[in-house]
Amino acid sequence: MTDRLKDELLTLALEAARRAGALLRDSRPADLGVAATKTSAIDVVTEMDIASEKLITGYLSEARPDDGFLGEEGSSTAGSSGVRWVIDPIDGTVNYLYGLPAWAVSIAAEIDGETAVGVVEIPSRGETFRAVLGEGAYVGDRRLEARPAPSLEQALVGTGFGYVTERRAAQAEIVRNVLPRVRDIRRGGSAAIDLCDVACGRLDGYYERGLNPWDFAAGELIAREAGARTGGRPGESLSTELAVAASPGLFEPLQQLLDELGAWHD
Ligand code: LIP
Repeated sequence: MTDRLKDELLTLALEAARRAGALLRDSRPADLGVAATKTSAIDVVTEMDIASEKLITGYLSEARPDDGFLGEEGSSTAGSSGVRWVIDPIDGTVNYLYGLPAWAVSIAAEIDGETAVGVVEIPSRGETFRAVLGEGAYVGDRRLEARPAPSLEQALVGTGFGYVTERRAAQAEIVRNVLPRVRDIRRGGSAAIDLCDVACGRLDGYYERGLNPWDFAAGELIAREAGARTGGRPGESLSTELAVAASPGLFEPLQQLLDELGAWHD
């Protein structure tokens, strides 16, 4: 994994995210509606999700035609270069559909299966989060450090919910038990932004069950490179089963509480 390759991938990811963010910000139709649904009637896709993913994959494949892709809206090619792009063209699609500001473009690059570069572009905030494996995390030119860990009782914790009724009922029961144990809960609607907020100290911790790789690939690297800990159940990596991210001193008590509550299953 050469520094030169990581630099190239970061430069491409930043420009692709910038272009997609500008398209989404400046060309959002006033009458934006639902173009399709996926796992349920509330799991929606808009024409802008599709347009954003097309812009990103087109730009990246022109620059690096042998790379692979995994995109939320269907881009899926193995590639032959050892590099795979993991793309969420709009993370926070429901927020974008409703005209709420908490949405982002999330682009990660894996080299031989390991996430090496992550970019999260948040146009409504004018913020670009980025990280390269082993080289720290930044928002703009400011290096990021996760907030010093509070006690669990003093922690501001983000979370999110899936789109399928049975899972949402199970998640409601988990958050019912977490809420009295922490300072407060925030449900922003974008995992990528939530992970960046842990990285920059706007959240002390975050957890969610049921995320897809495109939701967390870039944000997890940014959080880790900012000094936060990430994972799933104790001893396991962050995954669709369970995503947990927090300042180092808070991570284990939060992870332990979630494991005791069974946050890793429906
Ligand atoms: C979203 C996630 C968020 C979750 C939402 C949704 P999408 O991704 O980023 O954390 O709570 O339900 O899954 O669908 O907007 O790309």
